[in-house]
Amino acid sequence: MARRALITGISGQDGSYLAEYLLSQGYEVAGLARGQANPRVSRLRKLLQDVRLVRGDLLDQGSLISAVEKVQPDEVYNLGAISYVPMSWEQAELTGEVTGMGVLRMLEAIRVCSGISSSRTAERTGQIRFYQASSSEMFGQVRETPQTEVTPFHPRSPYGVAKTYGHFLTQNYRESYGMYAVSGILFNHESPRRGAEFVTRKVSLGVARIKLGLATELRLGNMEARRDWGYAGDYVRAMHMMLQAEAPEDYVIGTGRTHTVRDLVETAFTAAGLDWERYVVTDQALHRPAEVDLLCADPKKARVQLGWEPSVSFEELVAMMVESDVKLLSDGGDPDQDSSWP
Ligand code: NDP
Ligand code: GDR
Repeated sequence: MARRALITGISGQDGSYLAEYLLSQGYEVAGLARGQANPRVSRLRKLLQDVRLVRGDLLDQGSLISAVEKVQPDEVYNLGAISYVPMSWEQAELTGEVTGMGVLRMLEAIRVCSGISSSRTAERTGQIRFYQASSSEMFGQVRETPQTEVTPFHPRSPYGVAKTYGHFLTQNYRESYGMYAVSGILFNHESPRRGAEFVTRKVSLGVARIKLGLATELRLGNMEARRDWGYAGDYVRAMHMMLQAEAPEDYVIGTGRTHTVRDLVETAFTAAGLDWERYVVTDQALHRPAEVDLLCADPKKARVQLGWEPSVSFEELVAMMVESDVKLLSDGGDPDQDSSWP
């Protein structure tokens, strides 16, 4: 029998790559779809016809219980979140509800549907394996570099705080109920399907617009922040690998290389044969109330225990995104309309 996966956040970047990957591995894939008419869900539908959609929302406990009852999954991947860090200051309470409390609601749905009593302390219980999309934003103001599974957390945004709650809750359900529940502490990962608000895609779209004569400048915030950027297609393989391990454990996933936003900009403009200094304008209004200055993963545990390695370098990733956006805009695509996905 084919294994069944339920993915929350299926209409996002990672959800689409994970669904594609699991389908290629012979899984039956179901995704939680939110809202009455969600253009991002239609975009996913165009790309992947074989996904079953079930209605639900991380704000709605009953809908998550129904989704688990309907799908009867072997594996649940909780990727749904408000994931844009600046938005988490503007809508801090909503971020706490979706990105933090949403994890509790999903774990409770699994616990209830698996018949695990809330008073049971546990040996391993239940059949459903759970993956939580934790984040390097939990490290925030870092105390050591590179960051490992045991580096202390000091989140710097309401988003980071909400993810830290979800992370500890996932560990707690593993320890309290013996559930197979793991967190992947994933560092920034990008692709041509990345949302246009994140810096890599903002830069690749900006470069493409300038190259095609559709814009004359690109406005950015903090150019000195450092991130460990990898390719999303590689990172969804790691999510799947974590749920196939014999014992449930948390893993850091990243490349182990870090670059500044300035490096990103220079690499992207150079890939299009342009001189970035002629076009990039820095804007204080785009700086954050509290910044995460430096992130760099130590993915040794994942390499040794799971055999996971990234396959796309920073330079290849940036070139891939610039090339894809030049093609998208040349073909008349509109990234703001959520209409198309490579
Ligand atoms: P996206 O922003 O592309 O996707 C977020 C998804 O969450 C969308 O499918 C969105 O659906 C869904 N969502 C939002 N609100 C709700 C809700 N109330 N109920 C159910 N679903 C909801 O994120 P990514 O694909 O980049 O990231 C996936 C996950 O991994 C997120 O949890 C993110 O925080 C985390 N993460 C991402 C990293 C990265 O670098 N990409 C690194 C580390 C962690 P809708 O279409 O309905 O809005
Ligand atoms: P991040 O990604 O906050 O790390 O979270 P983002 O691409 O938004 O920012 C990365 C860094 O770039 C700096 N920056 C800018 N960022 C944006 N968005 N726009 C700008 O104009 C700009 N100028 C400079 C930022 O200050 C920051 O330092 C992502 C999300 O996917 C999270 O959900 C995920 O958990 C983490 O990665 C790991």
